[in-house]
Amino acid sequence: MAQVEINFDGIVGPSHNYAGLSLGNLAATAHAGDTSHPRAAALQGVQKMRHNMALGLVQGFLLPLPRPNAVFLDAIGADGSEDRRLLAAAWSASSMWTANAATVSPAADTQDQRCHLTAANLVTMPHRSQEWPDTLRQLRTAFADTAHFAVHEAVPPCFGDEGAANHMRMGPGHAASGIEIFVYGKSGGAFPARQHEQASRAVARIHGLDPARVLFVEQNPEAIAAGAFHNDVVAVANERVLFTHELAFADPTGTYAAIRALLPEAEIVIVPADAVSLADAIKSYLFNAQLLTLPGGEMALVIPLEAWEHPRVRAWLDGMLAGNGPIRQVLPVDVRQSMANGGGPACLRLRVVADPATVDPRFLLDPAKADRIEAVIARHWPESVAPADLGKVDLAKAVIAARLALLAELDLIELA
Ligand code: SUG
Repeated sequence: MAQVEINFDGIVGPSHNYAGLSLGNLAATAHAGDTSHPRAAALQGVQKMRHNMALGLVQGFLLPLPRPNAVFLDAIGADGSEDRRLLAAAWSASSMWTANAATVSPAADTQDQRCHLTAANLVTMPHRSQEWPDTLRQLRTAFADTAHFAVHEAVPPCFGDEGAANHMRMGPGHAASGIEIFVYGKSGGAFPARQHEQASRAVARIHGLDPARVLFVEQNPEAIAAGAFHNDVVAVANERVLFTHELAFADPTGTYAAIRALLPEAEIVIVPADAVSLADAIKSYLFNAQLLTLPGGEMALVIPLEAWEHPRVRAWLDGMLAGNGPIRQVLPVDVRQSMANGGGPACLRLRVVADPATVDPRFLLDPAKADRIEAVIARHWPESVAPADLGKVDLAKAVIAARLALLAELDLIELA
């Protein structure tokens, strides 16, 4: 088969909870202390994958990481006297947001014509900084074919790297050579800038990208201050289309001009702040959408229900659909459990352009496998988790057993 875009969604782990660990992520901090519903969360995620598969797209998945993380608890000398937030960090199911698992450069963009993936160090948030060694192991299993893939360790932790959430790729088609746009932040406001410029530059070098086809763009500090902790909360790109909020970038005019200089056919769909404010964009997660090319060539935007139900966002979308822009369909999905932690449809997936035959088939989904995954979730995932439950021995046993049951079902016990 030819090279296609494969979306690898993170299966929501059995310890999914609302601990409010991510400063600057307004949804996560607003829901701190709520009771979560891991079973419903994971089933919503599988339903989203089914939805996209039914569009005729190739779908993959990544597995939850080991939680509670004994390696992390050991490393901080946990003895019960540690801060509750550190305990919650060890229980976090945050690896579900696979847009932060790695940065991916398709083979068509790289010097050695292999697809390069660099695991993201996620150092800005303690609960996320523990993900990358296990993520790396999983990526090296899924993309073990070294004739087609190179999977790199994270860049040094002095440079914060959040992976694909701060990276966009544009081009005439997924399989063709494209341009890669790395979006970094500068700290200064109340919230941290998670993506550092030097991390982006290091990843671009490691992937062997042509410097003439790479852009490094600063995120608008105002967007970070408004809660856009990742660029994918205010912009998303697919092939020749960039769908962006007017206030996403520090220098929007310069950014659009630089894109057009490298890709003359670029179509930039800009949502003005007087139609959808930054606050509305961040609350609704309009831009945390999957902008997908359907098998017929048309583009569809898979948005969270929250965006569809937001009156001003809906009005803008209705106007867009009535016009003749490049995005021809808007498809709402229910990922409310993830959304309450600041993770929309785009956060839940890692895009990899590859020939599916070169990927370990255990990580690729089909409807029958989705049935099997759902059955394991229905049987083993906790119905609810309250913040006070974190640390309880019985829940720890249940969470560990649930993950192992899924690994066994998928013949991936080697990741245990
Ligand atoms: O890193 N939420 C994640 C959401 C990640 C969204 N990803 C993208 N935008 N691509 C984060 O802030 C909340 C967990 C908690 O607070 O317990 C959390 O980690």
